[in-house]
Amino acid sequence: MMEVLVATGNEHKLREMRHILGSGFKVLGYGKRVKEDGRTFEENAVKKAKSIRPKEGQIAIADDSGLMVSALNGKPGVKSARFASPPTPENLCTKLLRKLGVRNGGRGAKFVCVIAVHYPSGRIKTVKGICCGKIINEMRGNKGFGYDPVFVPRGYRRTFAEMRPAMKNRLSHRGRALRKLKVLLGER
Ligand code: ITT
Repeated sequence: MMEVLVATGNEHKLREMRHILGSGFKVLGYGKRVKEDGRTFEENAVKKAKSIRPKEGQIAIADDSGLMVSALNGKPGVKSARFASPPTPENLCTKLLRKLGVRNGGRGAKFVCVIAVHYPSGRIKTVKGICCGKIINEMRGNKGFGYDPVFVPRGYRRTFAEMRPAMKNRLSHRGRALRKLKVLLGER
């Protein structure tokens, strides 16, 4: 079975990755020791994935993700994790709702996830997943993490935080990116 070493300090991401990748992969969390000073999701994902050196039969991956809100010109974007501190859903969502105000229109947003893969050969590849939706004007639900309580994917009524994990993973930026990764790895 292929071992997937993940450079992350985020337990929620790790849980979603295990669920999405499924039983064909052994997903191992490795922690994160690099500074995310890149200007793009790609730069940061590559930097994190390079921090782990995979052996034969292994790959190292890293997820760099975030929420881009149209009315805020794409913010918080690559700074999503640092938008409020400590970065609890309560703090992140409250700050976002405050910045957005009570406008009715202009609440469009998208979640972006870039996964970088580092092969034993030293080669690096990236895949990207996007989930479009909107920011509602209150927090709803207690599942998931980060901005899940205020994000409703397009075509749905529930927030990510109100959905069962299987449903979120089917629609999410991370689910989309990881399913592309599986194709890249020759699964399915
Ligand atoms: P790493 O150790 O993997 O870097 P991190 O939490 O610091 O973990 P990022 O730098 O990629 O990760 O920042 C992503 C932030 O974007 C994350 O902390 C959340 O605030 C937000 N985010 C990303 N995916 C999300 C999701 O599926 N649901 C809610 N919020 C999400």
